[in-house]
Amino acid sequence: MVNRRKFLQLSTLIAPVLSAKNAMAFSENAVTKPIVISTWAENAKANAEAWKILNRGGRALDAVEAGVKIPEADPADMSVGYGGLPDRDGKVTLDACIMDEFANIGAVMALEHIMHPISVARMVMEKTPHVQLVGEGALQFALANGFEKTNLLTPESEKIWKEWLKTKKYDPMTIPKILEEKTEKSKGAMLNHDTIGMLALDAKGNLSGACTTSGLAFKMRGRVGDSPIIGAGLFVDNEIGAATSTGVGEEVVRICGSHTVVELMRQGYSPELACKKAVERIIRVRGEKVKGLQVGFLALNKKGQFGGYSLEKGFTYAVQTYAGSKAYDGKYLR
Ligand code: SD4
Repeated sequence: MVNRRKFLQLSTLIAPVLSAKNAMAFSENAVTKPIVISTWAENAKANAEAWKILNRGGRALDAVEAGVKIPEADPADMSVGYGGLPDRDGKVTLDACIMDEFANIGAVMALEHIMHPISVARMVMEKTPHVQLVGEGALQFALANGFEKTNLLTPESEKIWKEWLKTKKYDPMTIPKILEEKTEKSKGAMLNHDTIGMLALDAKGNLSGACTTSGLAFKMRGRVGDSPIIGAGLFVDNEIGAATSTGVGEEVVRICGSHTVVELMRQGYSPELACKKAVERIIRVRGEKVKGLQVGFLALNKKGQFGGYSLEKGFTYAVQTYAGSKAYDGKYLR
């Protein structure tokens, strides 16, 4: 199931503009901007959308919002937005957050019926004195600001949920395996690991990030993971760098994962090593309890250097620069 995410050259998505300066763009050690990176290789499509903005000198904040809206609207992505797998009661509940270069932040948690939670999160950031809204209040706010109610549960996701109802076995890691056996559609997919965390550095050298997910499949009603929590699922410090995460959110929240990664970069670690150190911290704190669970971190520093690291094999990420689009297999601990 991991093989599908092997190295992909997705240059057809974008006409690459190559120059001597950009020939180095895909080295983790190169200094490059603008650049956009996202968790999971499939999110090259989201990067391509963000790149349209970055490529014309636009702001990283606008780029990450536009970028993550692609998987949010894609019914085939069963971990984000429309078509996301529901909670155990059959409700699709979405989590998202966004952060810009001025430490402006906005988040929504357990938001239902809205296709683009990232845009609601941005509106929380820009139009309210608050930084996060949850559940009913978040929905009320979205509707009052012109967002439309949509049924986010697609027939495909409903079918998978109904299949799960037969056993109701709750285990964040075995769920994808069960689904693979039972459904044609999910074959080869790691359904619990497609949250998009996107980080961008724009031509002016400013960083922003966005993270959006439907959370763990068949979660308890009201469960919120790491993804919409600033410091856990996403953190941006415009002096240093930005980080985001994917995987079992409970383990990320426990160590304030993305903030930890950024602080490690502040101490001088490269993006990849900072992600590795954060993963090692999870192991140190949790030991055997995280056996078989996946957590992946992705980081981008102020120079445009990037890297990722995960607990288990299988974490991939996508990068877009002037040199085109490229997918990486992240390194992993075990
Ligand atoms: C969560 N981190 O809600 C998310 C799940 C995830 O791909 O990454 N899914 O815990």
